[in-house]
Amino acid sequence: SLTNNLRVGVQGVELYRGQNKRGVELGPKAIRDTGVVAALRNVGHEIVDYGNAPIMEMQEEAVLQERLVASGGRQSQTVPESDYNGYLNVHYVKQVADANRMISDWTSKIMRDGRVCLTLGGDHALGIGTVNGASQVHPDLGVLWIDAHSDINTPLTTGSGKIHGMSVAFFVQELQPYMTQLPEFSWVQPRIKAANLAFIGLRDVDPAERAILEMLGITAYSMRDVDRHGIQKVTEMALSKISQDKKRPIHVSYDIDSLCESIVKSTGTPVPGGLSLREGITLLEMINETGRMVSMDLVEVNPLLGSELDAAATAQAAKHLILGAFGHSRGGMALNSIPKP
Ligand code: 5AB
Ligand code: MN
Ligand code: MN
Ligand code: MN
Repeated sequence: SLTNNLRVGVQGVELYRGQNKRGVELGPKAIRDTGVVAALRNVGHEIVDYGNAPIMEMQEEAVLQERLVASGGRQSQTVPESDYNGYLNVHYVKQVADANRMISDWTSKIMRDGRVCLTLGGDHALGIGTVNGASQVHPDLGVLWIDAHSDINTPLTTGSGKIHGMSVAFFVQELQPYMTQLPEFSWVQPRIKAANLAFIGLRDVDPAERAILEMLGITAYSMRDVDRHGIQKVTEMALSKISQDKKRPIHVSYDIDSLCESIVKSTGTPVPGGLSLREGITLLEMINETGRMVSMDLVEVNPLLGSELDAAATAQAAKHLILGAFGHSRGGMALNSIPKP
């Protein structure tokens, strides 16, 4: 049965330095503006919104801000290569590392307050912080990474230099001997075992990423698997792979680009042939039914990409995914489970 009576803590993470398109920092506001927090209260949860973690200053450079303002209107900007200040072809190492350190602290604090942590992004590099914080509270954590991409490049294998394509590599224990250790990220504790990680929704995986998945035997269900077995079977298999005894606490990192590009256009790296909104909701409802989801990210909503209608549709999709993950009943609520005003 659906879990609809949780203590929940919401945090916004306006991270955008994990990739190069401005606008993803507006994701938390776009998602909140759908009224998702009120809708979650209606489901029956007790919710505290912690607001947005103050990470903008550690990311900004005055010149970029000026350019964004000068562009006027709602227009995404691609950050020019000349502004990258990383090394090893990894962009914005310090900005992303410092922000993630704070996100990790916020995540573990919210969870120690006894709340399920819901993180609204922001780009997917924030998963480094949320998984670190969640695994600090639950060292036996399992991770479900729902994404078109596997985000498991290392600083040496990355072609793009974007940290949102490397988040997973930072927290998988068995990958560390192959990881270039960046001093800015030395505070990260890679506590997630390869066996306790699973991917769903993959359809754009780099060759080196494929090699890493195979080397470590990581469970990865692509869209081909979803098409062959159906989302229900795939979700069951993923859940039982990461926790055979069905006891492990679960972190869900949901990249909105796991959904099909035809329904989610306001995201930085859309890929055709993805999950339907209904498949996304079904898989999250199934995770909700385990009662073991301790934290969830919803990332990569960029309201400056696509038209205004596209942005609204993408934010609405995010809202409905979150409602599925938090036990909203699509069949209607039983009278005795409706919270009193
Ligand atoms: B996302 C790519 N593999 O490393 C890379 O949106 C894409 O968080 C990463 O899943 C996509 O840059 C990152 C080509
Ligand atoms: Mn991702
Ligand atoms: Mn992705
Ligand atoms: Mn690049």
